[in-house]
Amino acid sequence: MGILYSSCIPNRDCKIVIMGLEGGGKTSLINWIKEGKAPEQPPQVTYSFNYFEYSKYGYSMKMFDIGGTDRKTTFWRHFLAGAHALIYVVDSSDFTRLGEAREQLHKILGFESMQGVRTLIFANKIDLQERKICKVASVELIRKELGLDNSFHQWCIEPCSAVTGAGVDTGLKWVLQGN
Ligand SMILES: Nc1nc2c(ncn2[C@@H]2O[C@H](COP(=O)(O)OP(=O)(O)O)[C@@H](O)[C@H]2O)c(=O)[nH]1
Ligand SMILES: [Mg+2]
Repeated sequence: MGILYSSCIPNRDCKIVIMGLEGGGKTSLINWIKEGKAPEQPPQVTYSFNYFEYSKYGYSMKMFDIGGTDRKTTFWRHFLAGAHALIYVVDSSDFTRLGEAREQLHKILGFESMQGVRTLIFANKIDLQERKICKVASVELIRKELGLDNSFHQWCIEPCSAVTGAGVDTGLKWVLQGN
């Protein structure tokens, strides 16, 4: 975690933005949050954004799942305005794109409206290692590669899977309650 305090998001009505490179599993994770299960078919590519509202742990959340190609960065300012938290999704099985993820993440956190905004990193697809399909990056490696150590943001990395649901609730709880 970046800094040594934790606290609840003060607003019971909150805005949470979910971002990450294409294919990391944003839409699948949202499906898990909404339905408590993996999507039956692999989700369609998110070209612009998906929006949904969801209530849990006494919070009413407005969630934005933003399709992540660089062409769209001009729209980010609009989506990021007023966000209480960022969920940044990383494909932990794709070691080759961690540098690209770092660049994108720092670009997002560099927006003025994102100063101090709590940031959860979902290290997704851990089921692939559990099922011995491939190795996934450790939390330690992701921490190093994403370069968050000197960040002023309160951050946390949660390994998870949008296929099994592992870690999803724990991560969401941290976003809302800080523990
Ligand atoms: N094995 C595995 N595959 C996943 C997981 N999450 C997403 N996927 C797959 O990764 C691909 C991209 O997922 P998607 O949710 O569309 O990613 P997005 O582009 O970030 O919204 C799809 O084929 C998903 O089925 C996961 O936790 N484990
Ligand atoms: Mg998507």
